[in-house]
Formats: sequence, C-alpha cells, structure tokens
Amino acid sequence: MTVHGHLVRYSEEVEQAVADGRPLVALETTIITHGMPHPHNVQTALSVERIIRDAGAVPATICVDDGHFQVGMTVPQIEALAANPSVVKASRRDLSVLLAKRMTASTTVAATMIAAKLAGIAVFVTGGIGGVHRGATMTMDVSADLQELGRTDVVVVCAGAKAILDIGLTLEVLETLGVPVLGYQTDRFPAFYTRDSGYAASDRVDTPQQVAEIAWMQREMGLGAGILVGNPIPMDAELDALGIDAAIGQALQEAAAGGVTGKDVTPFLLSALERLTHGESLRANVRLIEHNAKVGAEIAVAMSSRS
Ligand code: PSU
Ligand code: MN
Repeated sequence: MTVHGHLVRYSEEVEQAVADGRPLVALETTIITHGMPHPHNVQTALSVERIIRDAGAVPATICVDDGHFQVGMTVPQIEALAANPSVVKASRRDLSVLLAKRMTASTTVAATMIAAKLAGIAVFVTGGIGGVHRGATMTMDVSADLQELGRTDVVVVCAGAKAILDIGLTLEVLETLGVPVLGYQTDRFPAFYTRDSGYAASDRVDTPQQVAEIAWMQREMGLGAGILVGNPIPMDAELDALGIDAAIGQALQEAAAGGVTGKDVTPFLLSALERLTHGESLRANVRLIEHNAKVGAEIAVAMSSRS
C-alpha cells in the first residue's frame, strides 16, 4: 500500500486501477457503521463491491483511518469496521479533527465526496443522501451533504432521499446550490423506498453516456458543483408508500421525544425505521443500493472513455 501525499492511502487494488486508468467507483462507509445493522452491513458492502467489479469498474470503499483517507478497503478491513460499534461518523466538519487525532471513522456522503475528489475518483455510489430535515425552519438541521454537492464535482448516484427528510426543501436547496438533479430513466425524483417522491427531478437522463456528457460539461465550465443522479428503487422491491410513511411518522415522534439532535438524528431515524418495519426497509435498502452500484459502475465506465 502506497501513501499518496499526506492524506490519501490507496488499497493495492485501487492503486493498480489508478495506474491502469481503469474506471473507479467510490463507496461510503457511514451506511455500514450507522445505516445498517451487522451483519447485513458487511454483506451489503461486499455485494455492492462485487456488482461494481462485474460491471467492469473497480470499487473504492472509503473511510478515515490513522491520519489518512483509506481509499479502497480489503475484506478484513471492511469486516472490522462493520463490527466495531465505536467507529464515529465523519462529515465535512469532523474530518480535520479525526485525521489529526488519527482516529478511525466512517465517511458520510459529504466526507466521501471530499475523499473521492482528493483521490481522483469521479463517481460515487450511495443509498440515500442527507438533506433538509422536516422542521428545519426551526432546527436548521440541514445535512452537510447538500453543501458538498454544491461545491465538489463528483457524480453521486443515489435512490433519492428518504421521506424522513423534507424532500421539497431538499430540492430547493439543491437548486440554490446549482446541483443538477437527474432522474435516471425517470422524470421524477425518487424517495428511496418508493420510486416517486411527488417531486420532479430537475432533468431526466436515460443512459450512462448522457450522465458522462453532462459531467464533462459541468467540468468544462468549471462550475465546481457535483451532479446528483436519482436512480429509483427497482419496481419489484418498492415498498408500500402508506406503510413506510406511517413508520417514518412514528420514527420522527420518537426522535423528538428523545431530544435527539445534531449528527445523531439521521442514524437514530434509520434504526427506528428498521425496527418499525420489521426489516422490510432493510431488504429494500439492500436492493436499491445494489441497483445503484450497477448504474454507478456503468456511469464510471462511460466517463473513463474520455478523460
Ligand atoms: N440516508 C440514508 N442512509 C444513510 C445515510 C443517509 O438513507 O446511511 C447516511 C449517509 O452517510 C449520509 C448521512 O451522508 O447519513 C447523512 O447524515 P447527516 O444527516 O447527519 O448529514
Ligand atoms: Mn443533521
């Protein structure tokens, strides 16, 4: 393993892929440590990597460790992270502290975008992004993921945003920040467990090549912002909208009653939802991430044909 500069440390597989100019796909780790229960988190992380390899790209799962961004993790490294309940969640604010203290941390969408950019990786696959929380007009709870999308030019493939958030306000903020929100083979912005949030995407794309062309334009102008690709959950995996809405309502009530704030809000809501749907939400979560992995790898392959 080689140290690149002072900040990025590649795995052997990723190092080789960079040297060979092969397409890479970044993956976050907060979903592993704070988004899914063990052992589903490890199984999903490894299956997502496999899907990316099968589609002709190289996965780079990213975390913070020993004063570096670890870009590309071995199976034992992923297993250790997934089984360690004391790993902290790192977003933009936390990175300098955690790197300086040489702590182990998982990276959110925002932190993974920063690492991907430093590591020269153009495409990043996740499940759902953070956004504007319901009630944010009072709490001001707006995920740092949104600002990052406005300032870091990485293509982020997701299944939309969970309805634990205020999706309308999330889309307003993304518009203000100049982030294209592309519906992948749909005109609609997806809502994670369901294919339609009730809001339109800002534009529609139908092929990986189209995403690549838009990303090149964005770069040529030096706009600096990322691109959000909303890839809806496969039809046969979609959950019943009313059932999931009821569970979300209950989860939000529990969070309010428990006085949950700050970086704990999203993990709290995700685990409450898991419990309230008796694992149904988890199965959907796995299916949509696997789907995102396939589409993200195809976009990475399309983008690597011109660089
Ligand atoms: N939304 C999900 N699943 C997740 C997350 C969000 O449906 O796992 C994680 C991602 O890592 C995201 C982070 O970047 O939560 C957002 O946290 P916050 O709202 O504290 O910015
Ligand atoms: Mn928050």
